[in-house]
Amino acid sequence: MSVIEAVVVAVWAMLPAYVPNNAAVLAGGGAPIDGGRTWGGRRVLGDGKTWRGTAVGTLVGVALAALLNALAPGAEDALGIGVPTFPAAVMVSLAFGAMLGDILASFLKRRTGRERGAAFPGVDQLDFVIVSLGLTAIVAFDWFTDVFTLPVLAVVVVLTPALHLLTNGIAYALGLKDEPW
Ligand code: CTP
Ligand code: K
Ligand code: MG
Repeated sequence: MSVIEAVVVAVWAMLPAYVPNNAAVLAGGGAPIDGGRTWGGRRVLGDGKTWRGTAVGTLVGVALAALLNALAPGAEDALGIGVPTFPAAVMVSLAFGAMLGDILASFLKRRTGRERGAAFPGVDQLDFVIVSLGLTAIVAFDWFTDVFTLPVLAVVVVLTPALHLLTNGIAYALGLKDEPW
């Protein structure tokens, strides 16, 4: 597999996991998941993790996976590169896994004394990748190993922090997000 192929497959396969967090930023607001509860004097998750953001983020990720499935044949013809299609379970595991990873990261941030919006370098950039891919490996192991070969995984690990910083930087510059991470 060439580097170009690995990049195309990695970006295609990860788009349903990349987009939910950005959709949640646009949709956020309303009741926090933790209902305001605290643990050890700190919020369990904080006001930055809401039911609405989580639901909309997940739905947008699933819808994007369905759209990519529809576009796959045309993309293969245009690019000359085979791109994956997403079974239903994988649509959900990528999209919801991304939201869950971000939620677990906020849980860890609060336990380590970081206030809402504080940066947690490394965790901020890879939380959603680890949980979305982990959940996908659990629900569809054969699909996971077919698509996420070692070169593709290597591209994901290198490219994701860069893409994450770029999209969050854009959201910050547009005034949609309070911090650029
Ligand atoms: N958001 C949401 N629900 C989620 C994730 C995000 O509503 N499950 C929205 C919130 O409005 C949040 C914004 O997206 O403030 C930015 O997300 P993020 O940077 O993950 O949250 P922070 O507010 O920085 O909080 P934390 O420190 O817990 O990450
Ligand atoms: K985050
Ligand atoms: Mg933040």
